[in-house]
Amino acid sequence: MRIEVVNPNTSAAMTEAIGRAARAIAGPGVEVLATCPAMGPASIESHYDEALSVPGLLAEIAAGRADGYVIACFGDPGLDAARELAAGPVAGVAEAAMRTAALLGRGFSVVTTLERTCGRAWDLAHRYGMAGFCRGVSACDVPVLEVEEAVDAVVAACRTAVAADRSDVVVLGCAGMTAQRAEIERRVGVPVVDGVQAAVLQVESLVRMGLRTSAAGEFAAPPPKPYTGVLASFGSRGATLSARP
Ligand code: 2AL
Repeated sequence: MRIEVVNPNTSAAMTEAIGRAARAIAGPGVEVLATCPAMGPASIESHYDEALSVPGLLAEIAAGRADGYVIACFGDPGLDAARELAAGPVAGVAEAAMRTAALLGRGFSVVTTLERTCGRAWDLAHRYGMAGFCRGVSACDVPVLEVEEAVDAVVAACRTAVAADRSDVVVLGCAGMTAQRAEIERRVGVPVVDGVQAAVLQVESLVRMGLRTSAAGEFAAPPPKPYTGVLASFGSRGATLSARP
């Protein structure tokens, strides 16, 4: 089985860290391909960044290199579109982390990067039916590309969040925090969920069970049509790629 973990930002260093975390958790016989798009933002920390990360991300998924896919950014950019496009299952790290955290305690706190990303995390908690488990979303105020080196700030934000939210689980709100999960958990003293590893194992289990996104309704392959301008090559992808029952 091959799982492609797509980092939707174009940072090579972050993609490597995500790949290491994914390979460390994947089961025997699972090959992990860690990729990032050829075009797009260096990091995703605004709605603008997120919107413009999606074409490059979808181009990676459209290459059809794997049995299942992980979108390794906490905004879960392009998740619905990726599910329409991919022949195999697709997991976003926010959805995977929140669903995993809900199995581990009474309520979780999301700790993200910049304050401006908190609204998106709340939107996703509502969207996934997880708002009843989400006790709070807060920021450590460190930009995405600096967060791996800022473990003290993340730990401090997690401690404050657990106390203020009266939560008993932490969800890491950025894929760039993946390498620090164990240290953060040890220092904060509650279960800490990293969405990259949670999503890899969810996709692995779906592929192993022979399950993939339903094509019976909303997530059917998108109807082919002409696209123009810089998006011209995206036009007929839906029909050619998504061979799902
Ligand atoms: C992220 C993330 O996971 N990757 C990225 O570029 N931005 N999330 C975030 N909350 O800033």
